[in-house]
Amino acid sequence: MTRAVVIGGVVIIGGGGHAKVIIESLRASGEMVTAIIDADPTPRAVLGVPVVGDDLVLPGLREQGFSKLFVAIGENRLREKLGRKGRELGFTLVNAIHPSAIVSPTARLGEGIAVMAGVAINADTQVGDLAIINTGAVVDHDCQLGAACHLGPASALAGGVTVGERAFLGVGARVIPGVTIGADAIVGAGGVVVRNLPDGVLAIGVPAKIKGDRP
Ligand code: JB2
Repeated sequence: MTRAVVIGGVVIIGGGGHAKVIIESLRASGEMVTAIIDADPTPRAVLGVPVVGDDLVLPGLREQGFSKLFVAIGENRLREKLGRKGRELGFTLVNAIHPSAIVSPTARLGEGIAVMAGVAINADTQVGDLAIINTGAVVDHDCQLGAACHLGPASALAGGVTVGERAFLGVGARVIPGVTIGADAIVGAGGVVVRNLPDGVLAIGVPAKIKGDRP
């Protein structure tokens, strides 16, 4: 009789700073992290997890029976692209939710999301696939967070804020109620957004002013 081999543990794409935080978050929630895939395939370990190759080894890992994947890359567009690739190969994108995060039972989370230590996500908020809600960020009720956006550490959204796909809020940025931040927009560290921002702009300061297109 042939027995199905189920290989547990999460494979991580990316072996840099973000991966370190994700590895510890997954471990804190009881997950095993098995292997890292990095653009630099030099054999090494990151927090004890071996780097086993670059993206070319992903199909082979899937064939071996690995099924859980987390894309631990901070750059929003690249994370989105690699998440798509992982899904096409048949991986499931797992969430990394630190046990100290408080996530409302009425919040709706997609897949491949990072919710770091000390985060609060309140009622009826929706979080798109591959979003990063970084350490200590606060997301109040009825927010809509687009796929692959990134709320930086200690950033804060009041109620009813919309954040577009791949938008990035720097550390400590804040947004007043009901504001919409466009797709691919960037809000600089500490910026306070009091008006809607269109897609693809860079806004900085208090109150945040548009400085032009994002780099
Ligand atoms: O296409 C890729 C690829 N491109 C870069 N495939 C794979 N598998 N790996 C890739 N990488 C790898 O991602 C690089 O070789 C490098 O090891 C890693 C990126 O590491 P880094 O520390 O530069 O960035 P990060 O994405 O881990 O962290 C950023 O985003 C976080 C949210 C930093 O800005 C952090 O400070 C931030 N907290």
